[in-house]
Amino acid sequence: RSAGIVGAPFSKGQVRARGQAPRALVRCAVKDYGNLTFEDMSRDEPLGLLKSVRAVGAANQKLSQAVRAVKEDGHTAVVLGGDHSLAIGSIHGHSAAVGELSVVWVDAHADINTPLTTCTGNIHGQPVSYLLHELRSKVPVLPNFSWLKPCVSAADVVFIGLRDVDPAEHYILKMLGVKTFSMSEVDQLGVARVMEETCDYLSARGKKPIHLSYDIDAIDPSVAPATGTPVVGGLTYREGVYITEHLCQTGLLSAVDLVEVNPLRGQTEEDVRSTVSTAIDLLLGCFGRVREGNHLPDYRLP
Ligand code: DIR
Ligand code: MN
Ligand code: MN
Ligand code: MN
Repeated sequence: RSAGIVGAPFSKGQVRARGQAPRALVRCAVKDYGNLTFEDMSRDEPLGLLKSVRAVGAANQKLSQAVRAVKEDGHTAVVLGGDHSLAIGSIHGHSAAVGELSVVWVDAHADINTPLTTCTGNIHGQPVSYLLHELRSKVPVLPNFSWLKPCVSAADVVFIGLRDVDPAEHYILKMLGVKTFSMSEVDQLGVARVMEETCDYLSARGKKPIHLSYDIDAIDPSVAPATGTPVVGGLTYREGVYITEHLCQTGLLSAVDLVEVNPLRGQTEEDVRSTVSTAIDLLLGCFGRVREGNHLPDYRLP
């Protein structure tokens, strides 16, 4: 299995300081497609509350094409963000290459606000609404987004790690009957049962390629503090890694986003180091590293 890695240092889907995570993460690269470059939008006035709409639209169009190309080259696509608005282009490009997807969204947040329900105007809190067929009529056409067609069904999405969900987002999740494992369910069931139920639920709808969209803020801020919107009460390091190990062993993992790592949000060097090192371990889990140890099939004792 080979990884095709796309660096996407784009963070206008949120408003915190803008760090450069992809270069810090890229040591685990297999085939490095390099960093995308995103032009500055000179005129990108807010549309109502919505911030940086044109920049987010253009960046995601570019990312969609890049991810599609990585998939057409036969790799597992890895997108190193950048903020979570990048899931719009990543999932769109993945779906353009392989068709219907299962999506596993690991996050403290549901990121399912629409442009009309958002309280912050940050598009990183909205990507899921742009992608779902069921919300098509709730998402107005936005500048630089005319390329985007919804490509995911609500029944093909599972959320894990939720603990900071806005009222409108909660309403949407219930209205659409989306499968969610909040931190309460992780506490109640344990991560092993959560992953078993996640995979059973998704595979009942057919064994579709899995898109894992992993927001580092799903992990507890004591472990991964260097992120824009940390929320207490998150996944432990071990729970976070277990999710990747379990998804890897399905054999269906087809693309991974690792987003919201922001070196500028660490208070100390150690904050940044532990956040980046956790992100790397999550990626390695996606590519078959297991904690019992690994060896190559042709290994011979000396
Ligand atoms: C909030 C926070 N629900 C919003 N979302 C975040 O801005 O829509 N998502 N931080 O990552
Ligand atoms: Mn997110
Ligand atoms: Mn989040
Ligand atoms: Mn399973």
